[in-house]
Amino acid sequence: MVGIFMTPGKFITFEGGEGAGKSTQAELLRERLGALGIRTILTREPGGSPFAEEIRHLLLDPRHKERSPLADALLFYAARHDHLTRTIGPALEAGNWLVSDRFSDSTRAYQGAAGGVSGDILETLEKWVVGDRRPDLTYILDMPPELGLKRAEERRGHDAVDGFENLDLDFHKRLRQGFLDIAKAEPERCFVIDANRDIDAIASEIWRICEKRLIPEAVTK
Ligand code: Z5A
Repeated sequence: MVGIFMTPGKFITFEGGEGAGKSTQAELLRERLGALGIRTILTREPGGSPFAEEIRHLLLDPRHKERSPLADALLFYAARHDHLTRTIGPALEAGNWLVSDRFSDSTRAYQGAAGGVSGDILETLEKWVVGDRRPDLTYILDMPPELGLKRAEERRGHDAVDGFENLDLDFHKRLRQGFLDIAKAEPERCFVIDANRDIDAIASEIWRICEKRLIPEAVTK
């Protein structure tokens, strides 16, 4: 799998806690790239390929609340392998750009920083499944977890909570810190975006960064 990102397309990921607005902003970015004539595919994790979507159902099934973070990490990486092989790799090789709603940083933050799975285990899985490369650009949508959980709750209405939404506030605080630590460790790739603003203000900042980082490269090729 090493080298899967050494391709003509660009790979952009959105990360952050629940209700931070990742899906909303991922779709807006895809539309903007499309308007420039850049073929852009929107995908998500867990999921993004037929088999990985099956694993998603299993992971988000509210009946399975009692399980270990390590079991989850293994399933997220199983889904990721299929997603990379069936969707991400072929799409990038064909010159498409890909915008993914979550990727490996979510495993580092949820199962690692917040869930307690050791960094060594996650690094090994990452190396086997993804290889050495990282996404070209990652947006970490940051906001106080109380606000994100409220947004997610309002949207969910009366639907059952899944095993992740059910976790306590301390878990979500560790999660937020986990994402901020990833951004600090990889400032070339990761941009922390204040997600506690209106949708258009966030989208404008995201677009400015994308234009500066990736568009000149794409149009001069
Ligand atoms: N997970 C994991 O543990 N490990 C992993 O490796 C991976 C994932 C890959 C996937 O659930 C779960 O899997 C997730 C992490 C875990 N945990 N949970 N739960 P999911 O895909 O169903 O959910 P999510 O990824 O957390 O996304 P979300 O809750 O759907 O939130 P979002 O995509 O960040 O936000 P949104 O859908 O764009 O917006 C949420 C609501 O807020 C919606 O009503 C919007 O209209 C509204 N919104 C959006 N932006 C704004 C602003 N700026 N102001 C006001 N309102 C807004």
